[in-house]
Amino acid sequence: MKTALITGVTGQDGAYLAQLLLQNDYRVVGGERRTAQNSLGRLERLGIAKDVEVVPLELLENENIQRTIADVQPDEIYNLAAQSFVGVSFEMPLYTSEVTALGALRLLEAVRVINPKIRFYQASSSEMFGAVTSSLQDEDTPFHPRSPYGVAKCFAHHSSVLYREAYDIFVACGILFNHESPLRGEEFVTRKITLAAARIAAGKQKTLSLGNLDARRDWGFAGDYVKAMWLMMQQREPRDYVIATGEAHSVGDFVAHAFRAVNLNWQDYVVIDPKFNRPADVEILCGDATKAKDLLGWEPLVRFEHLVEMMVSADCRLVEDGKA
Ligand code: NAP
Ligand code: F7E
Repeated sequence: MKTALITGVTGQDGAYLAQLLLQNDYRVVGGERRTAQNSLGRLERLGIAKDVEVVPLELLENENIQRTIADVQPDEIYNLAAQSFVGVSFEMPLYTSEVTALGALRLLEAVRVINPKIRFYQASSSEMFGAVTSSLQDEDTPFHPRSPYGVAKCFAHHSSVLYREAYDIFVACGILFNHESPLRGEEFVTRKITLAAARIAAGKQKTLSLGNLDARRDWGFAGDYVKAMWLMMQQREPRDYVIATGEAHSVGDFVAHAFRAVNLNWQDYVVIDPKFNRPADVEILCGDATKAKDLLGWEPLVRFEHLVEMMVSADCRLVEDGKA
């Protein structure tokens, strides 16, 4: 039986990845940082909270990281923990770098010192591409990040590649484009929209305030994307892969589709509020996942329309049950 340690197990991807690894008969150990609330809500929603061994793991605390890896003795580490909200990274650039950039380096150092045979997955991001000049981005596209978060992810990505090349550690970076689900954090634009559509349809909310409706993203389903993470870690050679659907839609398209799913006209409810604009935004991202298809046999199963409808209907159920 293999043991996997997932940092950020309480997040969206952590929950889906834990579920996938349990289905593949792994012992799954999940890192949870200390908070005042129960943070296992997503694992509970998937019905796997009892099957994951939860350990305290804080990416700001080197000794804790070293001790945890030495105790757990994982075969594979999936580093999913991050301050992952781009908007907040402009308010907290130093904190974001401490967690998202240096946190990854602390883990890599721990692997190098404790056991360089541990395989390591780094959650890299399409946000690293930033101000793109080509219509599709792949593994050879240069990085030009447009947020402190994107800069921090570039540092973590380059550090991961360095540890692979310098120390011969099996390190795979997944450069994942935006991926969403009913478990997505409520501050990200897709979930903010689907939750609002469900609440407005039920008469529990009047309007939805948004920023830049013209930004375009390549949105896929998180359940499909964690499969790609696992596949990368099962290969003979460690490599980096872009994971994307190859289709871009605007925030406006997402809103229109979500409101259509509850039979409402979005123009009657959406208010533009400049407070949601960022000092610098990424206008368009669209990924070319040909390498993942060719080498991993990976392809996304859920397309844009299905994703929006899945999220809206899950939020309608939460509203009906009085949970949102
Ligand atoms: P998420 O839902 O925001 O989850 C982030 C996780 O990191 C949470 O478990 C969070 O814990 C944990 N965390 C935050 N600060 C920490 C710290 N100081 N020490 C330990 N844990 C900490 O993010 P996600 O959407 O699942 O994404 C997973 C990873 O993929 C992240 O690294 C993200 O940057 C990256 N990524 C995401 C996307 C996407 O579209 N979803 C695309 C590309 C890359 P709490 O629950 O306590 O907050
Ligand atoms: O914004 C625009 C916003 O916050 C998408 C993270 O998972 O994916 C995610 O980062 C777009 C941006 O995601 C609102 O300006 C308009 O252009 O949902 P988001 P993101 O910034 O793309 C990448 C790949 C990651 O790695 C990150 O961890 O939507 N937008 N109005 C808005 N965005 C938000 N959040 N809220 C609004 O009201």
